[in-house]
Amino acid sequence: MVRVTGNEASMVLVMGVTGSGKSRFVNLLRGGSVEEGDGLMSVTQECQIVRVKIGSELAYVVDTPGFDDTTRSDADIFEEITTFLATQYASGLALKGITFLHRITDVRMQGSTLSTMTMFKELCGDHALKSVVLLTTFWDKLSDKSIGARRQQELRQEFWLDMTAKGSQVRRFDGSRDMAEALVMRLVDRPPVVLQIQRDIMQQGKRLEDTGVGRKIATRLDRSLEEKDKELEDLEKQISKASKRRSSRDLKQLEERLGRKLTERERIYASRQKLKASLGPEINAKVEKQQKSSPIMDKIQFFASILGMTVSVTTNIVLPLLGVAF
Ligand SMILES: Nc1nc2c(ncn2[C@@H]2O[C@H](COP(=O)(O)OP(=O)(O)O)[C@@H](O)[C@H]2O)c(=O)[nH]1
Ligand SMILES: [Mg+2]
Repeated sequence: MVRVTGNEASMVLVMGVTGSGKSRFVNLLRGGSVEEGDGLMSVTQECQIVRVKIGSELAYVVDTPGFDDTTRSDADIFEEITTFLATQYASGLALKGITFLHRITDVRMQGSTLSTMTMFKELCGDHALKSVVLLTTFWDKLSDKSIGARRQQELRQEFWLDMTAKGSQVRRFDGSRDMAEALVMRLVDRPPVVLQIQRDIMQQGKRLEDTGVGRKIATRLDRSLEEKDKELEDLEKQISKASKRRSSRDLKQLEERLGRKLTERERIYASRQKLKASLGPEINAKVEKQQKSSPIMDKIQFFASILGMTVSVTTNIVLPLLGVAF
């Protein structure tokens, strides 16, 4: 752990599937900080930090991309969030808690929502669930609030039972700035928490694929690679038959399909390779280098400058008023 001077900086993460209201939540705390989506397409593609002052307290609230991002793969998002969290840990910044947003209007728990929830739990680890607030959003869209209350009860019993048993809180979000601030304040008052993924990556030096979430994504990618290989083998057989028949039209079509499948396979393979990385040593080296070049720095500046090195690759940080007095 490095020694960094400056004010104690508390961080609170906002997580959840795409469209659950993460960016709106952050904008309530600080108007116009991040872009909100207008449908099911993802807008927040990188982790973004917003500096929020509530009364005399200062918090850094982080808007995160959902694991169900429509434009980036799970492996990409996982790598980015993990890089962010591991760097936060290595910079000595205190993570105080996480709000996990869920639309109360969703009639059923969809596959992507369920898998995001499962990954989220693994990322945190049981011990950190005390620092989680499960926040239901979109209550204003329900004409009958009792439907929402019933749904929230079902969520508690069917999907959140293990989390609440380990200390996660469930709250109905009324969409107000006051409530957003109160939630952040409550989390800021909590003791710092080290998530399972931070333990795995920074304390145990695990590779991404050897962590709980990484293993899940890796298994899925391995399965798709096997499927793609079977499809490719099959196509090659068809191509050889078509060439024996001298059917040039079939051959052209099949070769085009083969080209597309090969590109798909390459993409999956690249994602799979990403999971082989062990981020710990790389991040520690960056922390050390940064400390040598500018040993006295505010923790958040320190953190930002480390991630700043990888700005175009993984993380775009928005620190709108860093260093500016309120
Ligand atoms: N009616 C209503 N709209 C919301 C609520 N939360 C978010 N939205 C809107 O739903 C869309 C998606 O929200 P956004 O915050 O971008 O979701 P994100 O993908 O989780 O960041 C945006 O147009 C938001 O303004 C809510 O509680 N009620
Ligand atoms: Mg967003």
